[in-house]
Amino acid sequence: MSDIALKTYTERANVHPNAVAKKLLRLMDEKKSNLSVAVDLTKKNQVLELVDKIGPSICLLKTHIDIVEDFDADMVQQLVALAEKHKFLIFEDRKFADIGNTVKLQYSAGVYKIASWADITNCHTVPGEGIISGLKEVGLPLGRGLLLLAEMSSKGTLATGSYTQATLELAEKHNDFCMGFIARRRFPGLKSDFIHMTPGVGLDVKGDGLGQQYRTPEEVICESQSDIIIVGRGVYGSGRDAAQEAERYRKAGWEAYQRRISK
Ligand code: 5FU
Repeated sequence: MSDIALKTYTERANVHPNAVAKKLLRLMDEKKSNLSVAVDLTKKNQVLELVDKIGPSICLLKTHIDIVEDFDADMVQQLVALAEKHKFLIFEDRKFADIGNTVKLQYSAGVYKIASWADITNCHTVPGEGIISGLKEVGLPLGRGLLLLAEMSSKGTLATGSYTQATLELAEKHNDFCMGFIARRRFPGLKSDFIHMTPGVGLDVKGDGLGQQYRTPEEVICESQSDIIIVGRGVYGSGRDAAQEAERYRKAGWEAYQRRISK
């Protein structure tokens, strides 16, 4: 078991150099939640209603803002107000993947102006180091954080082996802005304290017929030592009571974390 995996979120927050990571780790302990919900709905009001319901259970809201058909600036204002009301951070799962100059524009400008409201965003490392440098020019002065996609949850992902290893090295090099990873598990032997977030989490099913693969909170947090579970359809899927399901996942994630730190 890695040393960091045995520490509490607050112990890590107290010494963490990245402002967003510090804030996130603190509110995880405060809310007893390592749950991020992926709200993949396509209407502004559906998103806002769901976020208000699940807000008390989450530490981090994950958005795909470009799937919202009636997106407008008011939606962002309302999301930020909900984040303040329920105390959670916002992660726009944009998965940038272009050269540094282009991602700077995609991150700061256009319809969505992601850098102006998202505490955290993420990128692929396939373009090389320039993508991180470009995003950092925009995000660091605003006090934002970046996650690198070191692995993916989907079947047949090419983000493995030397690609994953090179991604970890880039994160260490840019650890002022890179605060963590999208990954299936905690990576051993890292010098910095990175927050590991894992999508592909479900308690009831094992996949979705389109390559998604689900593991349980126990497997992800306790066995694989990740920090945050990301759950989408398991919470808001058809016929589910989203507030109740969010609480079910929050409890499962929290209990798995407590088992881990008491090992
Ligand atoms: F980077 C990744 C990944 O490797 N797998 C993912 O599933 C991101 N995701 C996101 O997590 C995906 O885009 C969805 O927004 C969410 C998972 O949703 P689900 O409904 O729990 O499958």
